[in-house]
Amino acid sequence: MDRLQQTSLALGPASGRFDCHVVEPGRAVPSLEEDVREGLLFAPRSLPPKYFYDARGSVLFDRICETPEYYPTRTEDALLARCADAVIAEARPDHVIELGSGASRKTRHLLDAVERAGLRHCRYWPFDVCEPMLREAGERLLARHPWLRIDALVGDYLAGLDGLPRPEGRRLFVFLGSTIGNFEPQQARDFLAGLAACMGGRDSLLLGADRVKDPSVLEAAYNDAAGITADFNLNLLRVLNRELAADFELGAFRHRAVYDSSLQRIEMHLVSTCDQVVKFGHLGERLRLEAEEPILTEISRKFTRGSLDQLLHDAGLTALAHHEPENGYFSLIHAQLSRVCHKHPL
Ligand code: AVJ
Repeated sequence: MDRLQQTSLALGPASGRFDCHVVEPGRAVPSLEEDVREGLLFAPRSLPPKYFYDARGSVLFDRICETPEYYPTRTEDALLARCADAVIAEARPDHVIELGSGASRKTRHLLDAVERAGLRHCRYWPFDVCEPMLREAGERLLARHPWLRIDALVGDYLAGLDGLPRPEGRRLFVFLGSTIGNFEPQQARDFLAGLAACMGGRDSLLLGADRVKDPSVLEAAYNDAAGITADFNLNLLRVLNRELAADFELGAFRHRAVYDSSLQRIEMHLVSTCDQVVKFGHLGERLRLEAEEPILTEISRKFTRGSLDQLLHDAGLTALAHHEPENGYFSLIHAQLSRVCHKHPL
């Protein structure tokens, strides 16, 4: 049996409605080895948060979302359920393009709204690094929406958006989960400006962002009582042990997450509990850590309505609508280009 046949059999009734495209990176992406040499071997030590998400880390992240303390996911989900019709009525999309779509769990609210609005020609373009996840999520959505066509995009959206297809018609870009908060301010502006550069005058962006709130609520969300966030953070050391033949002792580190109110961000660290030396078999390097020395593993910035407007403005975008729950815990912003560019004809 050839590969094509296997694929259509696996997809069953969804056959013909799902395509997968590889998006080539627009710039070089540093390897884990380069990130370790750059960020970890010299103080102040840090690593990019993307390495959390191996198979185990992705399961742990899903479990974080189920903890009573971690409010962002369920808050955004409920908010999206409420405002999806308004967003779709405004955007009237022919294409929904989602960056970092993961399991596309929250997106179903948008596609339900697309269906209610009678826009059944609308295509969904989920963009993620993980192809098996794209296929699994795709099958679920195709079963839910018999009219839907999915063009899955496999690649790293941080490596540039130049490789994105530009289908004809109105495009609604979607960037949820407050992932924008994991970027430093300059990186966040550059990323959104890059997205704006992909947009025409009839396109729009739906952006999810977590908000500044009582620090005790924020700190609890990153220090859940069941210790799942701690496991998620420590799992990064397992990734390093496996990928670079390192010999981190997970028991010699502790999880720490604190809110810095002047920078308006949660900082997540792994703190060395003793003087120790860690070897990297594959790098021929040693990492000497003192007791209480921290490794910054993630920042998670929190926004105000004002700081979000500023961020959008700096990227050349303007809010059409700002959706938030009554407690102001989270924002979904529907934005368009600030100056509609007439190079893209209507
Ligand atoms: C969903 C990636 C934005 O920063 O809140 C959850 C990741 N880290 N708990 C966040 C995360 C620790 C999360 N993001």
